[in-house]
Amino acid sequence: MTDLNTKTQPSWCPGCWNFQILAGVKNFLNKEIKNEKDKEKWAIVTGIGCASKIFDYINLQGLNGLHGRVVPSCLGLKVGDPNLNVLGFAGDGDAYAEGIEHLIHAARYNSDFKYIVHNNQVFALTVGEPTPTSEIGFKDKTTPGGVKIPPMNPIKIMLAAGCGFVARVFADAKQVEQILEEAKKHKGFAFIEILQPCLIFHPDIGMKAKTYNLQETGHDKTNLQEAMKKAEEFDYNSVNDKTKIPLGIFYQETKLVFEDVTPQLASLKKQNKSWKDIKR
Ligand SMILES: Cc1ncc(C[n+]2csc(CCOP(=O)(O)OP(=O)(O)O)c2C)c(N)n1
Repeated sequence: MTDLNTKTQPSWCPGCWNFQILAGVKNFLNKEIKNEKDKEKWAIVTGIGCASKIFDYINLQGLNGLHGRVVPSCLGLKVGDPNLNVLGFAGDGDAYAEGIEHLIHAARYNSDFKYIVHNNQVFALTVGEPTPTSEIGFKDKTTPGGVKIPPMNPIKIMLAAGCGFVARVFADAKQVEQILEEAKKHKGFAFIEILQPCLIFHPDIGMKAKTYNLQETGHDKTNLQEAMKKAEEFDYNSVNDKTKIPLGIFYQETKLVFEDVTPQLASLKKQNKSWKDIKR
């Protein structure tokens, strides 16, 4: 195993579900990265927030960028080196509030990087404000009367935006590792949402117990209408006796990839080179 650990001690709360995500990501990377040279083929990008602290705990090159700007930073790395494997990580505030416009275009551009959203339904690092996926009635100091606006459904948004790989898992190391393996095999942009309750500011509202795996039910992941129907099963709002939360791959379709339709990048890809290898 290549050492992917860093000297930084995680400052997540003890027992935080982010530790499961970190373990899943490292287990996945340990299979991909066999030596120091392999490390150069990978980069990680994060925004700002508890989720984004993952940048400090994985010994890989990359960019710890701005809140809401993970997608353009990933795209920038792909433009610089289309052969680089890029993983982007963001919280739901980062991805669905500050960064939502980038996410829509990421689906359309279909650049070959993978985007992982840790959805705890709250702005955790800034101590508990509601995000676009907080449920109606969610209260904090900034919203003492409770949230009145219904949450957005990011799975439906990504399906409608034309994303070629739309998946959701729970913050379980094995689930994270397995979905990253599937995403790696997919050529193009992959959107992976991880349901990751926050122990302090948004504990599990009973979601985990309501989850089931789409791939165990014969779901046809090539059927967009079916994917939409499955996405509608959970509205990120209330969890009651009838709630079912589908996990796994909702939809997958191979589409034209940004790096392949951009001649200069396609040429670099073919030569297995980055811009720094080109003499000017
Ligand atoms: C443009 C910008 N707006 C707001 C902030 C303040 N800010 C830093 S972290 C954070 C919360 C992050 O929440 P989320 O992205 O959901 O990640 P989490 O901490 O929940 O993992 C906010 C609002 C910022 N740094 N930059």
